[in-house]
Amino acid sequence: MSKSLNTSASESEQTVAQVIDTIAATTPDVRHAIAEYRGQSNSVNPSGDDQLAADLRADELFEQRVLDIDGVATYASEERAEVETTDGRLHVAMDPLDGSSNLEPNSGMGTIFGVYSERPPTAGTNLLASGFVIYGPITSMVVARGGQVREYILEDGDKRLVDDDVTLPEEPTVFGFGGGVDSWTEDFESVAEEIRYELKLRYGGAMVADINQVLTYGGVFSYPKLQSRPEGKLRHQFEGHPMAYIVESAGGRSSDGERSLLETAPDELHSRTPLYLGNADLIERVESNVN
Ligand code: P6P
Repeated sequence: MSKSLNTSASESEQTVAQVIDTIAATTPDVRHAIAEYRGQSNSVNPSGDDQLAADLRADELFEQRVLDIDGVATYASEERAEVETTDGRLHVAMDPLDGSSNLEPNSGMGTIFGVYSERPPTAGTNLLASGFVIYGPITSMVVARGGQVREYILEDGDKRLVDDDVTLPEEPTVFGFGGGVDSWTEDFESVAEEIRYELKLRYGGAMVADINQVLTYGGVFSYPKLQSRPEGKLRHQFEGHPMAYIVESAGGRSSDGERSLLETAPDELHSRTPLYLGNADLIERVESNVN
C-alpha cells in the first residue's frame, strides 16, 4: 500500500505523535504476551543474547503496527538483524521487551523506543523523540520530546498524563551499576566504591525500571565497560540513545565515558556501548575516572 509521504515539519510532528500513541495502544497486547509467552524461544538476538518467545511476540506486534503509520519509513529492533523498510520519512528503533530475563521472576520489564530523522545506525542527535514503557504494578510511559519529559499512566492503551515536567531531583539518592564488581575495570571500580557509600543501591536488571528510579530519585545508572568486554553490554541504538535523550531532556547527563552518548553513531546497528546516565556532577566524576 503506497502511503502519502510527509512533506513538512508539522507532518513529521504528527508522525511522532502517532508513533507514541501506537506504542501506547499496543501495550495491552504486549502485557498479555508477557503472560502467555514465558518460555525460551531457543534462538538468540543479533547481539547474541537469548531470546524469549515474549521478545519475539512483542517485536512482531510493534513491527506490524509501527510500519503501518503514514510517515514511518523503517522499523529497527534489538530482536531482528535487518532494518524493515516501507514508504515514509521517519525511522523507529525499538527494544520491544527490555529486561525479558526478569520475566521468570516476574520483575520489572519494559519497552524502549526512539524516533529518528535518519535511518539507523545513526547518531542520537537525530532523535526527534524517545520513550519507554514499564509493565510494572501499573503500566506507565515516559516520553521525551522537544526538550520536555512527560509521564503517563496507560489504561487499555490510552495515555493519561500524570507529570508534564519530569526532571531529575537536584539531590541524587540512588545508583545502579550492571556487570558485577568482579568484571569492572579498576578505574570504574574506584569511583563505584566512592558512590556506593554515598547513595542507595537500586539495581533491578531491567534498564527501564532502573532509569525510572534515577528519574524519580536522582542518581546514576551505568552498565560500564568491563575487563572482558570494553564495549559493555547495552546496545547504543536501542537502549543508549533513547535513554540518553530522556535523561538529558530531564536535566541530567549521559556519557560513554568520554562524551554524550547522543553525539556518536554506533558503528553497526547492534553495536554495544558503555553507558553512564544521571545527575551531571556524578557523570562528570565517573568520566574523570574511567578515561
Ligand atoms: P545483567 C536487560 O537484559 C538488559 O538489556 C538491560 O535492560 C539491563 O540493564 C541489563 O541488560 C541487565 O544486564 O547483566 O544485569 O542481567
